[in-house]
Amino acid sequence: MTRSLTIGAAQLGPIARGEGREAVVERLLALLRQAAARDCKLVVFPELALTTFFPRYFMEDQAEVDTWFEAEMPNNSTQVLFDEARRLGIGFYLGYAELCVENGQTRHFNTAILVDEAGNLVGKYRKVHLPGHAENEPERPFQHLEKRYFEPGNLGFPVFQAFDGIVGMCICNDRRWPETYRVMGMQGVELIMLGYNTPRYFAPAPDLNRMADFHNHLVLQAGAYQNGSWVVAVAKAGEEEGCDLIGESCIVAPTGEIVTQCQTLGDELIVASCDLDLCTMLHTKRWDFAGNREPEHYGLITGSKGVVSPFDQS
Ligand code: ING
Repeated sequence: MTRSLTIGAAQLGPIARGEGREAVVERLLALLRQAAARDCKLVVFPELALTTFFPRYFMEDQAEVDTWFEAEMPNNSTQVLFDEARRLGIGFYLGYAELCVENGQTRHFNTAILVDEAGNLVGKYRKVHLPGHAENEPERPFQHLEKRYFEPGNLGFPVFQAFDGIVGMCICNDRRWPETYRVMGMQGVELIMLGYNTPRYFAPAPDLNRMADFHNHLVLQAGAYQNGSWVVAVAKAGEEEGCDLIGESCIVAPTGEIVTQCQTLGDELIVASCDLDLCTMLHTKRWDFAGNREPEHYGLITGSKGVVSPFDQS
């Protein structure tokens, strides 16, 4: 029996600074219902999907900063999304700003959760690679204050048994770093979900702006192919409060091929039937780590057996 999973990538267009969470959740519900009509079992929403990309703004009052965070999930604004998803039998990935208390300390993370088709929380991921800066840089056309408002994720890159496969998550800038994919790849991941808010104009390196779309797909396709995993990457897109965010949300096969991508910069659902057994073929035929490389040959590991592949047949 082929393990085929129909997945929806639910891209969002801009979210205005003053747009309330209830209005945004109505947009998420519309995409969820479109996904149900196209037999999706899983829907991926963007990073920070409930509000505008607030790290664009310099704030000094922590009470004001905390208004952009969710102290509970689900909560009054999002319970309706969880209820409708369960009614429709669809799981989902949702990115949001997480405010929590751990060991008596208030913490702030850029977070994503995965909920299964029965409405159970499968797992949580907290963004490890926080781009941007922490101090006010008013000369920038748009600020990117993730280092000010979030702490680096403290959950690592776990994978979870769900949707009849091995699945994992990351968020936005994480997708640019090869170790993000590899850490999950060495755990046998078959599906990596992620959301992103990516400005087209990157102040520290403007020469790269012309390659924003190319670099987005480059890292997704490489990560998918080199680890034999599906990758579903979903944008918040369009001109949001004057800031151009790239779109081109896409679903990438373990072969590295983009099987479908968004054509607009607005709310748009794309769908693909993802054969998880394709991952098994690649993991055994193409990426047999144990059979294709001896750690001592490349000198990274001495003494131990080295990185033991989860696909090790021995
Ligand atoms: N956004 C951007 C991203 O990694 C960025 C930050 C933009 C980094 C352009 C490099 C170049 O896609 C988030 N939210 O991480």
